[in-house]
Amino acid sequence: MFQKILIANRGEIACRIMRTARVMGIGTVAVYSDADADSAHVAAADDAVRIGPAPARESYLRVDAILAAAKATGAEAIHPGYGFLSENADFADACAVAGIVFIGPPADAIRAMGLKDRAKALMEKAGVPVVPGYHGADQTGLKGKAGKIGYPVLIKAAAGGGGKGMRRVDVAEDFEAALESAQREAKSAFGDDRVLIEKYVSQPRHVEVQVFADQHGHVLHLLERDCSLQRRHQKVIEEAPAPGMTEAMRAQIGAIAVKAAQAVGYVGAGTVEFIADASKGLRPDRIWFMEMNTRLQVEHPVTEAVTGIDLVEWQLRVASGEALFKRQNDIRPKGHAVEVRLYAEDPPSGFLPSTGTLERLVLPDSVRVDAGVREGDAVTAFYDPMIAKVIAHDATRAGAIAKLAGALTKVEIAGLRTNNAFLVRTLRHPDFISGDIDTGFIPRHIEELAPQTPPSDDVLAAAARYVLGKTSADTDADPWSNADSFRLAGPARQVMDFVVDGKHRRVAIPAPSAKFTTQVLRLANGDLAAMDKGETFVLHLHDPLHDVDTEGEGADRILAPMPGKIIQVHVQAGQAVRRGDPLVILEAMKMEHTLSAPRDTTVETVDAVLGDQITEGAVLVRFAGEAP
Ligand code: MV4
Repeated sequence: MFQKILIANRGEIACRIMRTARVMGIGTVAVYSDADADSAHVAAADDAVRIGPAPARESYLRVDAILAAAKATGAEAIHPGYGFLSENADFADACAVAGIVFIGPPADAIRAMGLKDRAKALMEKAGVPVVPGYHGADQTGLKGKAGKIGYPVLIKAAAGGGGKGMRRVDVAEDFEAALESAQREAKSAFGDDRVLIEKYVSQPRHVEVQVFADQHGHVLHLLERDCSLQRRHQKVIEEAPAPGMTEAMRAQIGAIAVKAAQAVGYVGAGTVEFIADASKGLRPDRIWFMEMNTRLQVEHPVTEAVTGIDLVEWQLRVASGEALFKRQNDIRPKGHAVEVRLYAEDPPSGFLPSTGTLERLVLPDSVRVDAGVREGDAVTAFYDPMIAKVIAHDATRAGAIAKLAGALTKVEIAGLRTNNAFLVRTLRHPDFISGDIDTGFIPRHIEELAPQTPPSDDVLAAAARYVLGKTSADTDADPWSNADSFRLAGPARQVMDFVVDGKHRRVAIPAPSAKFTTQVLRLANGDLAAMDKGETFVLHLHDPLHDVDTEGEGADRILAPMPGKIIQVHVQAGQAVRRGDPLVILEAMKMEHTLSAPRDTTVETVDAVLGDQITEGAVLVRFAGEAP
């Protein structure tokens, strides 16, 4: 066995590989970019080497720097994790040339599976069922071939992945245009415009089989996973076993996956991806080979949970020459496991990535959590926005789902937006619970899964209590300060105003004795993060003390007191207003300023336009009649 390995990756997977290495008594070397100098994976390693600036092509993709780091630290082997160099055959070759073991498959196996058309042809020859279609070298007369396959068809980039260069065509008349655009996209993304054409599978499920091979010719499969819950080709929820999988069908696709691995002389951990037509449930004659991923996958923990096998331990053993000691019959699923990917992104805004500092990060302790960040760490735009994987295992699928959803309601994250509430809603969706899943699940239910939810009054009350709790007058036991709103210096506040997602919210201030389960935190920018059952609301305190004096009672118009942005307009032309009524809210210098009516009067014109950026002195509202 190796004495020391280098992990050519970052984040959760680097931490996860090091965890097993440590248990096995193997030393670890991290590599890091400047952006990761203080990161979790560097802290977890025995040794760490800087390999370049933040952009991946100048650090985590630099073969020379990584090999030099391995040489300098005496690492005998390199684990590439997933992504980055993990499926780069040239890197595997370069490791061999440098006399370092690549913890992964032979370079030729990576190459054989790298091109979809070649992989499909190879699999077909090995007797593996592939999706009906055309995957030949001749790229002429493709329209005729599509006609023979029968519409609808799917055009795919031969060099592709992640849905790039993929076009569905429903009728022959649309074929040429779709082909041209697929070729153009493929050329620009992969430098290769070859395509293949497949019969379009209308209600696909993504089922994949974990395989493992040693250097002595033994190949096993470690059961299947279902990864159908995806959004834009990004997996969101994965599970093992696949809902609806029978023993017979498992044996069938397992044998196919083993055959696929054998056909390319595979060694190590790999995944054979299948596409299943789920329109009539999982059926043995409705599942086809799609591609093979020649790396350890993000979702490997669900397989670990149901097989009891540490896949990284097996990778290290196989790479160091040990033989697999288990037999296929010994590998049976124990219970059910479900994994979610917790991302720094904002579902209500169309899943825009969210960057920032994790000012709070509390992850559940009742289930497995694979994280690569700690509280205080930053999530930047340089790398994948995954914060953590959370994995639950239970005797039944329903049990695992309930456990996972429950665990996620304990998550507290502030400082950036996450998909946590979206994950909880997805796990609790009746169609997910019943196993009624396919790759269209998320788009089909997106309105229910990613709504713009306002915080409840209770959440706001908890935040108000938190704010006042920070002032001594409200926390002491002095009856003058808390029995009612009486104050020697005037009435105490009875309400507090917030701005939440651009909307004004007023809440009655609860008694100091009121108890809340909502956790509240003041963020570095002065906003509040209210964390409630796994969901985080960002509340902007609307402080009336910062409201602007609107030039005395006699004014016949309201002018912008400073440059800023109109974020709310409360009145219309012709509307009667009372003194003090809010007219317009201006955001300037990161604060909100309410411009209110100077007297009882009628609005003549509203010149302020919602969303406009305005200059100081701009007329916002004019009042009717003569100023008194
Ligand atoms: C398909 C398909 C339907 N029919 N092939 C998407 C990414 C690529 N790896 C394969 N993909 C698909 N191939 C045929 N013949 C539908 C998809 C597909 C998909 C597949 C797996 C998981 C999620 C998906 C989401 C959209 C489309």
